Amino acid sequence: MELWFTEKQTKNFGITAKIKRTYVTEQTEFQKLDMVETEEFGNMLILDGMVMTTQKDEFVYHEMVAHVPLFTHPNPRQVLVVGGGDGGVIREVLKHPSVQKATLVEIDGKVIEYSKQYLPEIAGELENSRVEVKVDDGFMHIAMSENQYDVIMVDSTEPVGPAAKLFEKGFYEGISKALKEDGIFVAQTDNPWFTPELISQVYKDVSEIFPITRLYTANIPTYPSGLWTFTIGSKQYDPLEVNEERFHDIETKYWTKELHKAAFALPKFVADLIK
Ligand code: AG3
Repeated sequence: MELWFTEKQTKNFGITAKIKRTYVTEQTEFQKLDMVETEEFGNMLILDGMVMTTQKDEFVYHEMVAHVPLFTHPNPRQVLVVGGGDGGVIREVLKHPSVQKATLVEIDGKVIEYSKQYLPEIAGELENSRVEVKVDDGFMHIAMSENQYDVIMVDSTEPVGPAAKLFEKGFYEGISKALKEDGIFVAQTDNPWFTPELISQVYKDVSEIFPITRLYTANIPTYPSGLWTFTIGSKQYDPLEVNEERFHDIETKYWTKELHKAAFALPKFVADLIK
């Protein structure tokens, strides 16, 4: 018998993957968690029916979340990742030697547990001594932090369920307060095909709080529409003004120093969303 998983990305459109086996299917305290093995993309983490990451294409998202802000900041030492319990962003953050401490605040401990078990090459650095893992509400963590971080990355799920609060203007105000005076943050901000209003709204909110706001994209085959966006809010450093000498050698599969800037070159219909 053939088993197929479909994420209904909209009411009328989806993405389908043939399943080899199911490792976990569980209702956690916060969400429905599935860990499956797919024929095409290897092991896949699914939360509330939405693809979060796969072994085959995870590098795109994790590298682009981490390296764009980290290379923009001249000396990132204290880094916070909100969400991201699979550990992929943390793995990339640790490639930057200036980072003394990377804190991960993930609301759902089960995401961490099963990622360590079934996505070891993604979660493998969560035990690193430069990493502190907190199973806690990222919204509350931000609300209680002040002038603490150089870079904050919001690696959330979609604005439904536990992550809904992480797309509100009040959250970005909290991030601004949690950042140092030259801090910078990035958030994943969904796709321009099915959620254009979200991109416009977040960009507007962030630009009312941060002097420098930028949008960039990456191609992620297993996410809705394949074209993903990220929004940066920065107090001082412009990702487009990065001094090339700052790019040190790191091992990547998607990020390159050319792409660091090229990712900000937007297709017209995407640029129109943030006019
Ligand atoms: N976080 C963002 C995933 C959003 C995907 N959306 C969807 N499939 N509808 C990914 C977490 C990876 N660390």
